Amino acid sequence: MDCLFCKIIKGDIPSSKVYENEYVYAFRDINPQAPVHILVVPKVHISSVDEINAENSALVAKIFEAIPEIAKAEGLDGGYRVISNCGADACQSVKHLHFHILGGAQLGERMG
Ligand code: DGP
Repeated sequence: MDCLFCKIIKGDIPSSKVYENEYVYAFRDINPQAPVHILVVPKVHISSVDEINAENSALVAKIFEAIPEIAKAEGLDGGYRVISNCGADACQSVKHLHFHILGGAQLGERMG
């Protein structure tokens, strides 16, 4: 499968890793939209939020267990935003489930 984030997880494409465990990989976004902008992905390929189901949702739980650890390590004591773009209307550009962590500054109120 020709998936950019699968290649990043395998190490075939370099990335700035901030966190990794058996299930989860996290790295800095190449085009940061906040002082801290990290992508958190499952190591198993899931295309988007739309593909989450009873068989794979435990991996999503692993991601959400990792997110507060990452936020703490990044010093995001003032808070942060977690976003997942799903599908064309949301401008999802990489078809591997990922959660953006954005923080390190006061973020805008608008999300859409
Ligand atoms: P989305 O638009 O929600 O599908 O977000 C995809 C993000 O992936 C976007 O913010 C930019 C980031 N991105 C794309 N290609 C690369 C890459 O090669 N390396 C890294 N670190 N981030 C990438």
